[in-house]
Amino acid sequence: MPGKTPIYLTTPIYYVNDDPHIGHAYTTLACDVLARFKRLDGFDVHFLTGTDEHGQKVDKAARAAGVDPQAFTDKVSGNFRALAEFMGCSNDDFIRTTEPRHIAASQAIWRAILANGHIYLGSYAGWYAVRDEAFYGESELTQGSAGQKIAPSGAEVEWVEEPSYFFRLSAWQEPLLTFYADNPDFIAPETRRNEVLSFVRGGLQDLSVSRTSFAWGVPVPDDPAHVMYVWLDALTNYITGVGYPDTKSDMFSKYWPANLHMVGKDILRFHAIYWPAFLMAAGLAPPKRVFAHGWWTNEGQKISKSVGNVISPYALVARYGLDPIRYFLLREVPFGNDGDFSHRALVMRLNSELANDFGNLVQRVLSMIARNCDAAVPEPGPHSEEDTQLLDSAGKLLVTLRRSMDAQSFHEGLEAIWAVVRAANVYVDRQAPWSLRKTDPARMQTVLYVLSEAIRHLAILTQPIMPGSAGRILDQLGVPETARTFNHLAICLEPGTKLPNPAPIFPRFVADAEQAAPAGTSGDGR
Ligand code: ME8
Repeated sequence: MPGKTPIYLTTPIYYVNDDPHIGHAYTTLACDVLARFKRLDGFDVHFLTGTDEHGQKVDKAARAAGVDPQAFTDKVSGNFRALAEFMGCSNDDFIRTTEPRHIAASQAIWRAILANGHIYLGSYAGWYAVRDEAFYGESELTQGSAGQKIAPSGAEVEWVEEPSYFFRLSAWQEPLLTFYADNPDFIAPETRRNEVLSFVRGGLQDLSVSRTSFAWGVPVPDDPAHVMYVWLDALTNYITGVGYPDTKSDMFSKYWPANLHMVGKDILRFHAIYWPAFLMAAGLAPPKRVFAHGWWTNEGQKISKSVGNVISPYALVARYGLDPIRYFLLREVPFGNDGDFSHRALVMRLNSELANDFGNLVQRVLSMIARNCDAAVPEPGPHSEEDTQLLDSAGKLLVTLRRSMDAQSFHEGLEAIWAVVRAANVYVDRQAPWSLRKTDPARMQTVLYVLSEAIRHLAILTQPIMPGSAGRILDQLGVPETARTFNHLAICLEPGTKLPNPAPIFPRFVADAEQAAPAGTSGDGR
């Protein structure tokens, strides 16, 4: 039987001009959930994240800190690496654009594009926003309150005039439109795809792809007075990560083209227009899909250092725990939409969905088993229709989740899981195993077995989102670590297996925004 096709997932590589915040954690987390889901589903996954370390923005930040750019990027890149680890991300590699492997790859793609006749030397005179590392046309700009020119992103632009190499982007308008038409899933969500399409239909200008007014970048091959435009260098990280320029390598043939570049909506244009054009010009295949997720605001305000409302993932996790934060970020907002972060919404969701719905279910069932079934997996008798219904709905979840994950619709996947959590709670109330204990102990054993099986499914399937908590539930059900993949969903619990003492999984929090803190743990302990 042929194996499943390998999967390659990437996050943006983050600028090292600043400390990482919740927005960066969000994108990497979304990719991590997909990577974990696919691995549990038997796929060979390569998951890449990293840092974007060249360009004027980073150069300026290093100068402002009074350090040379290399020392500066070493330090800040370390902070991003530490954040991915802290958020429990399972990336297989962490790329830095200052690494020799990446400089070699960037120069190689430059040479390939040049050799194919898509780069020429000219001079650039126009507007540039250092914050976005992007060129803008006069017609895109508006006037700021102090008379300064402002890009659509809100960044200030400055006038740049210098010799520059250009990429013949104008020639790629038609090939790009054909590519989008042939690959309707290339850009998601749909509204973003339409934005890109209308932008490209409006016509494309050739793109300046080198700079001469500063030196912090990858030198242009054979013309070191120029450094490569930071976006050409940065986008190339996705192929550096799988061994480019060695296109014959196992790594490259296995993982390229990437299945998914996960990005924020702010950088879709670079990924959906420039990147496939660069790749096609170099004779390489474009990635299969780019998903642009929405933007988080904080209690209604844009998150920015100058406003002073940056949300630190460290502070959040210290207050609420890692898995609750992972859950909240992917559950709160339909993935793709913008979302507003608020402690109130967070506390409500953690209390109602984690502590009350899921935590209470697990705690009730496991403590009844501990007390009434000799702390061992109960022995089931014949199944009633309601037993079969609950088990079937848990059994069907994987198919639903595969669809949601392939569409990057995390909230939908979680809704489907929680529909089963709620059905299991309704089942407990209707079957009332605490009453059966006296009237029909054999039936009580069946009910508790059915519930344990439902919980086992729920825990196996929530591992991608909440690896630690789901793992602890599986520990408490006596499921060995080697029996937790989606293949093992079909292998039922063995009656009589001794179980450890149950312990609560999800804490409850008080609702006051300022004082949100654990207020006890889930479970009525019946
Ligand atoms: O753009 N809400 O790096 P960057 C949601 N180096 N996501 C957010 C966010 C927010 N408030 N703030 C940031 C760059 N992000 C380039 C990328 S890729 C070849 C080069 C996330 O440090 C989101 O994923 O500015 C966004 O696209 C990314 O961080 C921008 O990170």
